[in-house]
Amino acid sequence: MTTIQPITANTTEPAAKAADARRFPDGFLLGAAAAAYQIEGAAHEDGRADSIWDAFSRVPGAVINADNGDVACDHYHRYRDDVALMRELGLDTYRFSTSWARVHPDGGPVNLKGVDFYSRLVDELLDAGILPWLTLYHWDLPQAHEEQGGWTNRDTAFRFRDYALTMHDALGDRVKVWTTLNEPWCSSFLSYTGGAHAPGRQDVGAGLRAAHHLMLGHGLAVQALRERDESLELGITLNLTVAKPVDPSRPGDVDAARRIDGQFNRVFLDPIFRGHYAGDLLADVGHLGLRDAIQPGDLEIISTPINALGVNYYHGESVSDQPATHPLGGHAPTDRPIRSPFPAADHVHFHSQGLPQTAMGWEVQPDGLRELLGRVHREYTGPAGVRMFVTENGAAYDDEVTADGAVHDSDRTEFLLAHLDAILDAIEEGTPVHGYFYWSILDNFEWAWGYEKRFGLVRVDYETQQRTLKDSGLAYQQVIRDRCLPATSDH
Ligand code: IFM
Repeated sequence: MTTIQPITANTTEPAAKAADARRFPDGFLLGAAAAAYQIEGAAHEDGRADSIWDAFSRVPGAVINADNGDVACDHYHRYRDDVALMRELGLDTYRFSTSWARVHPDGGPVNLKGVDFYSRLVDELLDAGILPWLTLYHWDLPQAHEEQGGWTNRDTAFRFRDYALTMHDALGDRVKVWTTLNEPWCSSFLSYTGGAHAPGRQDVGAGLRAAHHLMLGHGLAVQALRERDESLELGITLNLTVAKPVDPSRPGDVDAARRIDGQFNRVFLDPIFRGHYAGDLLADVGHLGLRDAIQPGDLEIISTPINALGVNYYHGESVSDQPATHPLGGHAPTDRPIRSPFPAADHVHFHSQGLPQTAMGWEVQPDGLRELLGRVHREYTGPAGVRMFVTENGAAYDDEVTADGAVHDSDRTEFLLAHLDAILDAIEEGTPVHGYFYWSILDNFEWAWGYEKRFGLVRVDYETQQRTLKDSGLAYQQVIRDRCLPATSDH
């Protein structure tokens, strides 16, 4: 089975350029990711109760086509076949999340049937020689906790720690890599301030309190798991960006970039790695509710040392305090009004850089990944001796099934290879990166976009649940097998 190797010169060595092919360093993990609510289905089975996403999906206009995760990819019943597909792809590791609402329905006692599903999944992965990479929270808070205030309620952080221990009781003998949270920016600002995600609140202070309490829950869980087993690989996954001023000579644009960096990246990186919120961030948002949420001792808990940082990267941002003449192509999923998720950047405008865009309207900017990884290493993970992984990166495109039954998604293949290339560039520059997870293994429920956006290496026909390996999946299979990028690609 694939294991996580300790940091050695071997795993951080610059990637060798063999002939024209670029090789991954020894020990570099090549995997794929997915999340519970997006693929499992079985929303009302074996004792599972509502999460905030079940409730939010019922709000008229919240999700395109009123889609929901009731069935999704039916992974709950088809997990054996899905793991077989992962084995066929040759994945070293699979990053999945567990559903709090399945394990502690209504936030109550442990539901053994729910836990048993994850136990069987882990066994299946181990039998297939695939390293299980477990994420405890990928946005699906039990609705019962939301009714007590959700993440705006400090107590939720302590309930999260309890849930982490439940999962460790069940799986700690077999799962060695634990991620506390996936993308807390989304589960706080996008969800409690912007209102685009569950629970759909639109309150600046609520987003800030949620962000702080999510961080507190992260720190409490790391402490509790570490106390259980010192050998665990513990970490968190953040979605991060590269924010650049449209015109670096305009102070308004420079300030816009500083704000987005602060309210997207540093709001999480600083407390985790430095045990404080940055002064400029506090000046921008402290009075909006953040200071009230911070209690003595919180930042010590939040900055409890971790072993691994997951970086999720999709695209960079070019920002200004001036409106764009050519705005970005992306748009809100539904007509439901949403507000800026940023607590104090209402005047910031996001400009197109004229790059190709995915079906999400996100610009394809692989070099931003190289730059981001270098910055995070220099300023955060490097000094802390924390290993860095790209835990998500991927693209939605409007796939078509051709007459031969195949999906010739050359745009996704290009995207994948270009981002892997950017990682090798980063490594060559001296930034240690230890693994990559494509998002996602399967097409799935893309939150407020429902089933309209497809990110998978594997196509899912939602009528029949038939799985088809796309051309991008075949390309990734070859990369994993060869441990290098194809010599001929022009990525
Ligand atoms: O589908 C999501 C995932 O749940 C979190 N990161 C971004 C992906 C694409 O939007």
